[in-house]
Amino acid sequence: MVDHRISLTRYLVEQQRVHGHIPSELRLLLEVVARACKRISFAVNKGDLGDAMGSAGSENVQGEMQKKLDIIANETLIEANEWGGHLAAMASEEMEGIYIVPNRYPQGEYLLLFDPLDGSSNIDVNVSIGTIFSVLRKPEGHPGVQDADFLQPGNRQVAAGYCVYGPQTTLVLTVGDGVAMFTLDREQGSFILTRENVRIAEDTQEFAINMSNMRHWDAPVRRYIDECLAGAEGPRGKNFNMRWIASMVADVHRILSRGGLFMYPWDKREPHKPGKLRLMYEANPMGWLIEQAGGAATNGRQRILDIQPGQLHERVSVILGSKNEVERVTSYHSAT
Ligand code: AHM
Ligand code: MG
Repeated sequence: MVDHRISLTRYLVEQQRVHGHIPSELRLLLEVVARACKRISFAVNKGDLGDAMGSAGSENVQGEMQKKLDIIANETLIEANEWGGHLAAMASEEMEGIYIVPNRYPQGEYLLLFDPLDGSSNIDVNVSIGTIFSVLRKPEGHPGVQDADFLQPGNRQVAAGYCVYGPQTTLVLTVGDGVAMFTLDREQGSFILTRENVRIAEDTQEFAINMSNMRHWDAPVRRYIDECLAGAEGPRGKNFNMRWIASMVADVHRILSRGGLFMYPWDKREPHKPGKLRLMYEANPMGWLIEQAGGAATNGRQRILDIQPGQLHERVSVILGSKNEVERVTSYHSAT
């Protein structure tokens, strides 16, 4: 039974003081990220009553149309985090290069990466969206900060999480000590611990994939989905259910809540790209959360967290969720 009086602040203080998991700088960083998420949540909630809906009329570095809320969320995270002295630099899906903390503020030892508003196609239709974040430590040995400092595999993350803006606003976090969920109490204005030690069942009968891309998939993914669709009469001997929200945050949140398998695999539409999702601020934080909850995350051939990134906005094929299903899809890849 979770004690509903434990705020995010208290949880983080206890992680620092009692369990010795996080230094005070990291605690401050996470509190500031949470505060920014709260602000984004209020902007999302206003909907058409505010001025955050619709297209911004610009493109980001990935050539995707930006929504107003993509830009607002990005600015909110930067403004909240740049002055505290805990960060050296930030990187975002919405910015081509890294954002170095301006000289007028002290520089800290952490690097923050984020997808400020994940699931952008759902903003204007009132469907769950979210913010994903990952925290790394700046490598030692040289002054200042450069792009290469960010290029660390996911197994070097010191904190990761997301905030889902759905029927409730929920912040989900790991600092390497399991996964905890905090629900935003709007009357109190604070995140309250509502679930601890989140665990994902090893087996599942639910998968999430954009089926409209089926004809572009590679053989192992096609085989896995074909077998699921064959149901009780097929080789799996059981029926499967399907969900696809088109917000990775919301799909992963469902998987952390009741199990399942999520895939956004490589496909033939743009064969030179390894996938649609980005390694450093989507797959890595989600991969670590899933692993911390007992699940698994691979690109079909390799553990996501062991991939050495070559560039900031690198893309990756993503297969994550209930352990036995991820292992099955991965084994289909090694069989080819
Ligand atoms: P975004 O970060 O630009 O919103 O894109 C990532 C999103 C994921 O949240 C989601 O899983 C996927 O794109 C949906 O893609 P599709 O529209 O191809 O189904
Ligand atoms: Mg995204």
